[in-house]
Amino acid sequence: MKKSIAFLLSSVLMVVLAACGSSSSNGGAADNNLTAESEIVIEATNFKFDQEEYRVKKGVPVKITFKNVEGNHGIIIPGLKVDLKGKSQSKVVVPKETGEFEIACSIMCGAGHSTMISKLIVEE
Ligand SMILES: [Cu+2]
Repeated sequence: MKKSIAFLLSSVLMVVLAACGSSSSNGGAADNNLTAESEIVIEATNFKFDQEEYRVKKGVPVKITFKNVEGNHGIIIPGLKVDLKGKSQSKVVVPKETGEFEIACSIMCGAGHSTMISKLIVEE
């Protein structure tokens, strides 16, 4: 019984990792040669991000900075091809569509991992 659960979990993890791998290629939504006109900072602790929502403007280059304040975490925002981790890392993106994008922890950090979800809201 225990073995099959472990197998199931590892297959789920493989699928998640595969999805992350394919979303990290640059598909036009992100470009690191851009000059940011605004910035948001997302700070991670055990086990949450410092805000439930982060707001940015559509079409405005925004520098997304991720910081590990406590523990070891990462962020993925699949909708914007953002994948940051480490002590402090940032990326400039230009959100092309309005809407809500999920920010999730990308590192299996412990018991509270699955609750580490915030929203990036792109406004007109
Ligand atoms: Cu995590």
